[in-house]
Amino acid sequence: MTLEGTHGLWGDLHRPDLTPENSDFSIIGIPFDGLASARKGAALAPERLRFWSQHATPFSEDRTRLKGMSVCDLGDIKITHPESDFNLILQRVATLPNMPILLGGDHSVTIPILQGQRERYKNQRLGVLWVDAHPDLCDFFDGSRISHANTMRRALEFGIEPHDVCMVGLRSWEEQEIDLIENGGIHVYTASDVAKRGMKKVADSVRTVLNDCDAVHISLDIDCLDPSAAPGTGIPEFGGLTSRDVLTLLKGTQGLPLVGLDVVEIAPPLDPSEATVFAGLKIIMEYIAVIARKKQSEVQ
Ligand SMILES: [Mn+2]
Repeated sequence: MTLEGTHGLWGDLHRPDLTPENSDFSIIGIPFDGLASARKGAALAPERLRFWSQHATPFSEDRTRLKGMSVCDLGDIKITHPESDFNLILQRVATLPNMPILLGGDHSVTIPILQGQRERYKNQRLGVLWVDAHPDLCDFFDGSRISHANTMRRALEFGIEPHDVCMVGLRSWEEQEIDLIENGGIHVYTASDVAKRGMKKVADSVRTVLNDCDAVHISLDIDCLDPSAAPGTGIPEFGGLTSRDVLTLLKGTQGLPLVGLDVVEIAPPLDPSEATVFAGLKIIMEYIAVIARKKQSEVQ
């Protein structure tokens, strides 16, 4: 396989002369899967996403031109000892001058990502759109308090308010999560709700909830998708969102004060077709398109 693609990195949006100061997005890889509980492999996702990004075109599926957007790929943050190294992620996110797009990694990396956003948007209402098969609300899991099943529990502790969190695509639970899910004030839209109501209506509801926030971060675990669309993930959960659901949800965030995205739990070794990597890539390019449309509407 050649290293050259039909396009440059990130569908030609990355240029080596760009810096976070003069570009729209910073892309940061976090090749770490040390806190995934089941099958690993997510550490290889940043490299595969970058590789295939050279075959992405600078358009969204609805032909939004992405060419006016610029991406500075800052490379990877290496995590050896998460207890201390997660701080590197926190500091990087907290101090970036532009919008971060982070490539996991297992979902534990979102703990310092959300801490960084919390720091960056201090004293403001920071909302989270959480798209995942799992709520990751465990207090203690697999011997850890910072595993990939503890992420949102920790986020609630460092000051993200439950009523500013929308969780979409949920369909798997631990006993220790049930009270928070049922009585904690989080807005929950299960995969089954989405199938019954349709994603358009769910996306409208999400937008109404998060519209009151000053800043909204999207954390997307690729296992939100049905395993038929994204089999390459640690814990594939039957009965998930369709590809179209996810695209409808993303487009439904148009108008929200979006401030960043992380895409996690893509495990390339578990999907030889690499369709799961391509799913993640599409999600990133469509997210860039949401911001591109916002920018274009501001210019006009
Ligand atoms: Mn998950």
